[in-house]
Amino acid sequence: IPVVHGEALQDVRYEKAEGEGIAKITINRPEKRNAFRPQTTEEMMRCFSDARDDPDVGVVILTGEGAQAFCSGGDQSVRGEGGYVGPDKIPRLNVLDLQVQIRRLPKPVIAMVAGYAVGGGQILQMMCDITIAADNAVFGQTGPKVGSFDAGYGSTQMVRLVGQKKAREIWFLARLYNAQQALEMGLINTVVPLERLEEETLVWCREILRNSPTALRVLKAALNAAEDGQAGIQELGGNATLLFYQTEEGNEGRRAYLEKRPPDFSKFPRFP
Ligand code: 1HA
Repeated sequence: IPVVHGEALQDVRYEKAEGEGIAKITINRPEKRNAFRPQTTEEMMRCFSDARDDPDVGVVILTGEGAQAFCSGGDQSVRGEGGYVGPDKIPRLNVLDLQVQIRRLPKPVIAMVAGYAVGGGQILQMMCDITIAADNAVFGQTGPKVGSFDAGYGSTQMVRLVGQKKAREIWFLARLYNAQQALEMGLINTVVPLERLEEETLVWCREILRNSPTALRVLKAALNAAEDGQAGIQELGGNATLLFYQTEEGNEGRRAYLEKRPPDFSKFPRFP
């Protein structure tokens, strides 16, 4: 059993393609259509954290085991009052933390979707930067049928992807949509035959991996920035600091402080 950040994984598989720059996180509960329970989500967060920290990883694939489902959302059989309950008996909505983690991860995250992506699973798919779907993929919200809703990114990100009318249709009617329909409404990036899903996903990953990691990182932050308010600006701003710390000008300040002398910024240009 692979151990990530100290503990063994049960609900999730985590793989890295040696020398490729690709990490893959697979929700591994096919008997439940890859529904997540608190443990699943916690394990996914550990994997995403590892993928973020690993300098050899440039792209992360998120997928579900088998061809029947990407993810069917929260596991309704462990839903208690106030959230989804694990062995510690504490009700949790910790998938919300996972959504934020995917959003903030400074590397592209690609959803590779076969079968059902519904409920909280469809929202995870929306949080990913790119979605490659198999022709058997099915998308939709079931929340209003099972007494749930996602009024966070599940609503705000949805409306940005598909527009107001369609977002209201998806949430109010709780219908299911096929891959072609999802493509037409802007929920996903492309549709491929199921047997070519992994191959096509790797093509997209390798194309991304050829590009400047810093450009990708700043672009992801930039594309998030306005939508995410102060948190979005903080993410984008952090990249400015990261780049500034790599300049002579930034380091003059640090050196002067450590050498107990006044900083000399006179040689640095003031660009128009
Ligand atoms: O809205 C939120 C949140 C909002 C805010 C904050 C946090 C949130 C966290 C989560 C969620 C949600 O995700 S709410 C939405 C929860 N998900 C659903 O309502 C989907 C329920 N599942 C289905 O509609 C269908 O199973 C399916 C369309 C995905 C697949 O249908 P299919 O192929 O006909 O298979 P089915 O026979 O229904 O399912 C196979 C097995 O998997 C069944 O178990 P079995 O009878 O064999 O013992 C089924 O019960 C189980 N299963 C599937 N999905 C779930 C599930 N068990 C528990 N929870 C599931 N989500």
